[in-house]
Amino acid sequence: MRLFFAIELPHEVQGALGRLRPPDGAGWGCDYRWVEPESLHITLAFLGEHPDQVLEALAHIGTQAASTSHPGKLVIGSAGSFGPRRAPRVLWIGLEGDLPRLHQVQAGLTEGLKQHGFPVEARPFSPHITLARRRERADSGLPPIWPPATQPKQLIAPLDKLTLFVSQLGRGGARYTPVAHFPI
Ligand code: 2AM
Repeated sequence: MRLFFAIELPHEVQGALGRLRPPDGAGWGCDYRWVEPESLHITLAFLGEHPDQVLEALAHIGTQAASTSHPGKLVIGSAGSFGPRRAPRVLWIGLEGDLPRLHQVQAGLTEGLKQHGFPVEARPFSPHITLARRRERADSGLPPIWPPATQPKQLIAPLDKLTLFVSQLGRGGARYTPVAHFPI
């Protein structure tokens, strides 16, 4: 199973972020694969493919990591992108609010995963919500309306639980299913 740890987002936040997608047929929007609103989340650690037997260790790691922090609130921030400025690879929305608490959970996860021999991301954690990924065959340059002129305001996501997800890759994109929750 392909696994990752993430923070889930409330439906109203997912819906509001989903509306940042340009209308179908808007040229540059087709150069990106947009995450379906119900799949939007904040990735804390991507684990990749593992046998079912790792679930027990991951439950332990998740419980420990979640218990190192305190519940709080994340505020949806501004739009940004990763990759070359003229052809961004990933379009995302940033986060504000209780970021130190989010970093604490992520650091706890990294520590636990390392101790159990899971590979961990070497790059520093940069909290974001991925909205769209550039297609390999994309041919337009910088999205003309990214960052969008009006961005959602006052959107809050509770930081109260960590979730372990299974990701199933299919022709229509990835489907994410929560398999365990760990209260923060
Ligand atoms: P992202 O949100 O930062 O893009 C589930 O697939 C999540 O795991 C994605 O949202 C993505 O995080 C992250 N992910 C997927 N494939 C990955 C990979 N090969 N390496 C690192 N992270 C990956």
